[in-house]
Amino acid sequence: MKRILISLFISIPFLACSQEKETLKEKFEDYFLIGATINQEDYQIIDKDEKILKIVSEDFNSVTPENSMKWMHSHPEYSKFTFSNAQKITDFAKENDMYLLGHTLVWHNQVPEYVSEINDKAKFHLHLKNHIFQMVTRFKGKVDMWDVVNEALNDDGSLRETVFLEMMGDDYIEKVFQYANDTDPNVELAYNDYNLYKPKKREGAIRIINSLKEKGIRIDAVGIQAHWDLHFPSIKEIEETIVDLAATGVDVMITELDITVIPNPYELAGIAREEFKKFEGDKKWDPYQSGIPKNIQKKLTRRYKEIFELFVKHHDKISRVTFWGTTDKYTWRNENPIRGRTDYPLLFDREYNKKPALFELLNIDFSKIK
Ligand code: 9MR
Repeated sequence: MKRILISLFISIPFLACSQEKETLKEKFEDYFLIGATINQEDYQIIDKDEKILKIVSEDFNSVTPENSMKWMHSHPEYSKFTFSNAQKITDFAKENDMYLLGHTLVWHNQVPEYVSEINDKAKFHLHLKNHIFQMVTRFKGKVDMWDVVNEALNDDGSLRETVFLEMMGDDYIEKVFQYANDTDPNVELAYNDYNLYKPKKREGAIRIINSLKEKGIRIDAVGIQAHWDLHFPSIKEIEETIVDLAATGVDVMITELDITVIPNPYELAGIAREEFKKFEGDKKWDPYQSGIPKNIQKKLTRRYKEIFELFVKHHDKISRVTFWGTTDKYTWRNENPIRGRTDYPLLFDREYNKKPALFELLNIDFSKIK
């Protein structure tokens, strides 16, 4: 596992001289992988935006396809798989020697309509099994880790009522991890979710991990999505989350990091909802259309620094930190939960320039982190 290699490598700690590192991947190379996403469907970055690819390959050593491996894009019809977009990202990752994420096999969102129309339980089970088999086989030797199950929990730690739970029963998570393992025993397998800083939900994730382990079913890592804002969750809550999850013995990853700086009329849940349509165009919810104010830029910079100092402190537990996006121009935050807004959650601005927060991360003094 990569984390073990990374940990061995840093047995001589704090040798890195911060000011000399010019890219994120160099800066944190002794601590964890640094990832970004490529957003293929909405913006056709692969075909049209060479500048994004340059940023991703220069500053990052891991990449996640933001949408193209999801069920609705990769398996849009009952008997039809479409791999071309995901394949382009795979080729790009391999050309640039990057760690590639498969995102995601079993998620209730972005699933085509026909899936919920399969009424026969045995048929559904077989179809899901085949989906996993086809996806994992197609990307065998290319994808380094699959997010096998994504967002299976409610905030109270109970299992979310999804089509998978309904059609396959309480042990569907065990089954799908087993199918992924059977198809490729060498690819790493992860559970991924948001709001794990909430103790009840975190307990739910720990329960999933422990129950897989008790049954001898392999799980290698757990992903903390990290769609956060300038204040929440607190550094203490993030730290407790990392420490508690790591105690299960699997690698901890920060999988979808972004820090929204604009107000959101909902508890950050990570999904779009129709009822937010009424807020579209309302300046109250989109206050920085003509630029990010200096004080907000400063707050964002400080927030990223504090978060990364915490990650470095716990680098023995963390194998990867991935940003959900690359530049502010293409972040999902601009469209969710209210469409057409101007948010600033990432480390590259709308003109693809490095933001103050990125330089701040390059300047972190590792010797001061205890
Ligand atoms: O960033 C993705 C966005 O382009 C899609 O429209 C959206 C659909 O739900 O999914 C976004 O990615 C999500 C990820 O796959 C799982 N965690 C929450 C992310 C943000 O919604």
